[in-house]
Amino acid sequence: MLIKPAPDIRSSEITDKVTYLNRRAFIQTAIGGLAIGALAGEATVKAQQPAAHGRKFENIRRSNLSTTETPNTWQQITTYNNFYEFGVDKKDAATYSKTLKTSPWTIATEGEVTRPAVLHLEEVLKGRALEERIYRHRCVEGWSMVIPWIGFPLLDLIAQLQPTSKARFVEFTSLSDPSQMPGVRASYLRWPDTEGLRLDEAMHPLTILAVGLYDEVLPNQDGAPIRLVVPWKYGFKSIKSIVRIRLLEQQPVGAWQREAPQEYGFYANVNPTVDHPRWSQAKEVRLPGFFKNRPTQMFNGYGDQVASLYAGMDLKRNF
Ligand SMILES: Nc1nc2c(c(=O)[nH]1)N[C@H]1C(S)=C(S)[C@@H](COP(=O)(O)O)O[C@H]1N2
Ligand SMILES: [Mo]
Repeated sequence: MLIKPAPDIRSSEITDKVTYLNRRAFIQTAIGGLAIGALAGEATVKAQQPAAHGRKFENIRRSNLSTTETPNTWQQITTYNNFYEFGVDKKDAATYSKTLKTSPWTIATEGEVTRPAVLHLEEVLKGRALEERIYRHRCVEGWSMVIPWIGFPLLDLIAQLQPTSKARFVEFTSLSDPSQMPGVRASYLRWPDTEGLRLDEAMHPLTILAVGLYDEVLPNQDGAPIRLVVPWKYGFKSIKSIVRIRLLEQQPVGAWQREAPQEYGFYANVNPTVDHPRWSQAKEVRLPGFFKNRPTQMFNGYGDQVASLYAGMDLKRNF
């Protein structure tokens, strides 16, 4: 391990995020750690354009669950990312994730399911109807975008797994491969990244597994080949590059919650009235804007559809 932050700075460094991490040291780690120095000369981030690789999905159904707000551009969505497995800077994922091997890809489905299995992604997608879902995306750090995902309801996959009567929660785990992911070689998070949802949240029709963006195969930096999207929660719940889905009786602890429980709760519902301990959540900046001048909406504007999931709960305590 080349970077060893003191344990007492761990929670603050990973959060707004990783303010305290020595960026230069990280870059040296990342570049030095690559088997070939091919990326070392890369000074600027260039987004792949959809036309360049042409891996388009056909027959996408346009969902009526989409927002009518104008989506961000491909360029914006693919060059400003949080994907700590590739680094802590917003540009790192676009720069360092190009070599992530996304095929073949398997997802282990385990726990409180009738038939645990290792699913091949191709099989998961075979014959499956894919939809475009244009969703608002609100990061806990205060920025938001509008993203045209391609995916399918997580509900469909969970139903296929046949949860046992004990299943109450779903835990997701990301790939955590130090040989492909320079950030995993650093110790600012205890890898792998994990996240959890209550089973009813996971089975809500708004919750999708995304495999594409703008009718194209998902770019690596956005969580290829398959990532979760839960639009009424802060972005960190939408975990990327999923390799395991486990149904559980007990509530799991997500990676960010484990690192800094006072800052990141299990629910992480977008909520303008519950501030992050170190900043207000009342407003947000819609990228590529500069000013935090947009009022944050309760449940990121999806309250009509999801508020009933939390009826009777104290959302200040269950943040
Ligand atoms: N595995 C993994 N998933 C992740 C993250 C991460 O660092 N690692 N970052 C999260 C955060 S904080 C946000 S805001 C979104 C960002 O998704 P985007 O880069 O596609 O916009 O991914 C989430 N999923
Ligand atoms: Mo985030």
